[in-house]
Amino acid sequence: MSNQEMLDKLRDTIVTQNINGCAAATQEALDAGMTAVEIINDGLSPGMKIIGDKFEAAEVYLPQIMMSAKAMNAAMEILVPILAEEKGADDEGVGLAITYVQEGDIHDIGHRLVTTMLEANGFKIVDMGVDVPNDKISEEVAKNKGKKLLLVGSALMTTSMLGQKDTVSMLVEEGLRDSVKIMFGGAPVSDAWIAEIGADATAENAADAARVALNLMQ
Ligand code: HCB
Repeated sequence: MSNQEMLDKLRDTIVTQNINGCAAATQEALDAGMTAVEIINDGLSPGMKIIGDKFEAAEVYLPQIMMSAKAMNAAMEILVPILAEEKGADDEGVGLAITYVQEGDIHDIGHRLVTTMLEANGFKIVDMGVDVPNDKISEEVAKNKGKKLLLVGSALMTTSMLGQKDTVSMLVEEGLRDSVKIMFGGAPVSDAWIAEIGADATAENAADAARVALNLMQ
């Protein structure tokens, strides 16, 4: 099977909610020499995009999306340890990344991928998980003030994305804005939004997030 055929197969297992098939196709692609990043960016993520579009068009409903997410997670069980190996973790740490998903939002697949890629690129991680309110975020920033600090927030919904603006405002009000770099991401986040709310950067995917994060730490 060619690499393209394998990527198509990975994509289709997500779209058809084939949990066992997705794990098997992931292992098959790894055995054929594909990297974890290729499998995620060119196979699995396009599948999630298609199922998201179908949901928007009312062609599929929430149970199907949940099964697609389960298929993606089955693949991630295999890929997350490999991602760390592909990059080679650095004990020194290039900075401390506080990662979380904004309040009201429980979409954690992208958040977990970004967190893993940052860890694999030498960041120490404080993973605050999903549905995190702004006061908890500023508490964590205050606790780590003085370190090389990066705030990494995800929001997958236009509603939760609005909370990112409040995060920045709260850090400004509490005199903490200058002690942390801020990278926000998730499908609705754009460069224009980042500029509007006074954050530092966004990134399209987990590999890009690692590159941007390292640049921000320099
Ligand atoms: Co969900 N959902 N969902 N959902 N969902 C979305 C996000 C919609 C866009 C679907 C749609 O309508 N087209 C939509 C949001 C609409 C909007 O606001 N514009 C939506 C909705 C409405 C909802 C509910 C409200 C549905 C309902 O209950 N009626 C509900 C909300 C629950 C809540 O959060 N309170 C809901 C629930 C669900 C689940 C539970 C069924 C499931 C989540 C499972 C889980 O995460 N454990 C789910 C899923 C899977 C999706 C879609 C289909 C895929 C999201 C995903 O995992 N993508 C999504 C449609 C879509 O996005 N096209 C849909 C794959 C990952 C790899 O991509 O974008 O998350 P990512 O992350 C990337 C990238 O953004 C970047 O790197 C990541 C890795 O490459 N990145 C960063 C992410 N964070 C970053 C941070 C940085 O600093 C830098 C880069």
